[in-house]
Amino acid sequence: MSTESNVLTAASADAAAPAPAAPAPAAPVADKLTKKALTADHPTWCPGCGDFAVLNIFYRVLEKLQYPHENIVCVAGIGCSSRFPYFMNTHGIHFIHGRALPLATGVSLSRPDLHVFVFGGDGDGFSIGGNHLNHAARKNVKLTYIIMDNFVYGLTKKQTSPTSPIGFKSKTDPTGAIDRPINPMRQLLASGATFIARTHAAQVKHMEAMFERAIKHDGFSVVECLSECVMFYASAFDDSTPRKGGVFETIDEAQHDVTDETAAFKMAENLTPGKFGVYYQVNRPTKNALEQKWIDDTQSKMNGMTPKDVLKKRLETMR
Ligand SMILES: Cc1ncc(C[n+]2csc(CCOP(=O)(O)OP(=O)(O)O)c2C)c(N)n1
Ligand code: SF4
Repeated sequence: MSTESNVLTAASADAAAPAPAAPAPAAPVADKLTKKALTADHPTWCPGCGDFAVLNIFYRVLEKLQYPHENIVCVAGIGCSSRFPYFMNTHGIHFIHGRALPLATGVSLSRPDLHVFVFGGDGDGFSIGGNHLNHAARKNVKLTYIIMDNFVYGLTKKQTSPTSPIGFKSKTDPTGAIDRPINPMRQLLASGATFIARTHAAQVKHMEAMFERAIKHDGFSVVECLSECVMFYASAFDDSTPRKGGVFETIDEAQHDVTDETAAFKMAENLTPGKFGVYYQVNRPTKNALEQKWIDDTQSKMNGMTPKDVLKKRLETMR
């Protein structure tokens, strides 16, 4: 097929010059989102790292959900687990340590048609990024956050993390950690997250179910996924891994009402390994929906002005 531009090129070409190469045929648009289409670089994690299973299950869940490939965005901060976007053939952003959530919030609010996923470790999420976690939760920003909790800083080679237990010996605590660890479920409940669940990287069926439920939740959903750092804290959670002799106790939702915040707080009191499953899930308007309503209401009050003009007018009143 000749386009206007290549016709012009041909007309102006030197007769002796070789004919321009035919454009490469466009790649056919894949009609199915497959693991192959989602796979980018081979992961650089240590052999045996729990994060491999998280990645594989995430591929599997996306294959099942069949979202448009171009609408998937993966965001992360810094850490071994935060290398996740490199291994996903989707839009991806590897951002500053602890700052993945504010960036992902901007993406989610400006493009509500996108499926936004955030990945990271316990250090990235609960330590340097802890403040952002609280605010994304209370605002109920529409996105899914998967925290690979290994109770240690892996990338920087074994420092105490906010989830390390008292007594854990690390490079920052050679005689044993003395600080009380944070309790992820309790912290997320107190912050106002509308979906929180726990799972384990060695329990792939359970992990798959938790990811799928979190992704389908309309609001801020978080899955804390225990993911072993075989290099710097191997067997951190043997108690929760049956193949290592532990007990993987799941939440029976016939006995636990996931909309009962007090019951969820109580369940979160169980120390490690605790229970696995959905602790809490409620529906509350997302920041995305509230912001859109505000924009629509303001626009209708302002005789159909464009959002840019509305913003300009607002800024003028603030001067
Ligand atoms: C501002 C800043 N402070 C500190 C660091 C060093 N740093 C990089 S990753 C990391 C913690 C990683 O631990 P975690 O988030 O638990 O992820 P993991 O590597 O265990 O998956 C730290 C402290 C940094 N990159 N930037
Ligand atoms: S250091 Fe730990 S967390 Fe990092 S890749 Fe290796 S096993 Fe995984």
